[in-house]
Amino acid sequence: MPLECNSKVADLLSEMAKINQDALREVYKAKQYAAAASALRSLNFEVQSIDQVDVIPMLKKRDGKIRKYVQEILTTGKLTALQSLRQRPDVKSCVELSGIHGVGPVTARKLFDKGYKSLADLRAPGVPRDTLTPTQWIGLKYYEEFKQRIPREEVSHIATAVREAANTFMKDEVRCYCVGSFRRGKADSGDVDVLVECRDVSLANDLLMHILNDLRAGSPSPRSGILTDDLQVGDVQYMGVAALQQPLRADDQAPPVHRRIDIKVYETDAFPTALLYFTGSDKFNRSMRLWAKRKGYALQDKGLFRDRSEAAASRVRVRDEKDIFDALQLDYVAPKDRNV
Ligand code: DCP
Ligand code: MG
Repeated sequence: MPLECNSKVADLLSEMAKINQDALREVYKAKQYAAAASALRSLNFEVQSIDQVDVIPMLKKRDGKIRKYVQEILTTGKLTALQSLRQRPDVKSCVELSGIHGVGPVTARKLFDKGYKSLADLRAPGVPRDTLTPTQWIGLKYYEEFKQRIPREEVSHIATAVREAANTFMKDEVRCYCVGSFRRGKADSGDVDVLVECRDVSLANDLLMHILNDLRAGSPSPRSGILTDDLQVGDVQYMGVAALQQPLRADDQAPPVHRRIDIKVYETDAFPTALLYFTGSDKFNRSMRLWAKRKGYALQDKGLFRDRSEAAASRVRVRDEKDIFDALQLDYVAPKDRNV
């Protein structure tokens, strides 16, 4: 499978797109940058000199701005326009505010326009409760804690609690994986991502609620209190906050750090593709989706589909991740080798 090409140039153009979209609300410009980045990633060769971008229609015009930016990155490795945008006070504020869990770019800009330019402004006494939603207040409360990486051992402890809770639901052992960067073998993670299988799709919501109740304060289980706050409770997907009840080392006096946790329940037929998707990395996923598309398939978390209609009838039967690689005529790639 070819890995994504031109990542360096495309990443900088994607950042231009994000800043234009999120902070400056220049939606048209943002789309142009994003389209150029995507076209460069989709090429099947590394661009070495500017003439090679002629194959991308939108970059063909000699005096086009984005073409000039690509040229600058190719020759200097940097993009000065992006460097100065990053320094702009409104951009800095919007980046900071949209780092609050639940605050999207539009809200960040609205808060900025209302005069809230930093976390400190939102934490000052007297800020009206309706300035943020309950979820956003939780995001603000734990802002610094959520930014900290989570050591592998701690991710493992939290995920084990979810697995134990899931296994008390029915007699069957359920497949339960800690996914994301943890499954790729990383020494630390940004959050705890847990994927749980439910063989009977009609019980998926019951299973999720059972897990949540088991982990919340007041439950009779030994795992009680690990979940401290809810961010979003869906039918089969949960976003919340977890904290260890006991420190990993007995002599550790520091209070527990609050961590972001996502729990997702998938039915057996969709479990392998969900496992692949949530293991990532996101770049690896993009490459694999592109490969699948070129072969006429659609690869999603919910399944591998024989055609783009994504109708249930066109779903390829897969029992595990290996079947997905086989169906796409790819050599199996172990999770630790998906860190691209
Ligand atoms: N994912 C994706 N595209 C996205 C978001 C997520 O393909 N836009 C997939 C790939 C990710 C996985 O979901 O690896 C989990 O998402 P995370 O944001 O938790 O990313 P990681 O777990 O890889 O990294 P981190 O350690 O920062 O949590
Ligand atoms: Mg993660």
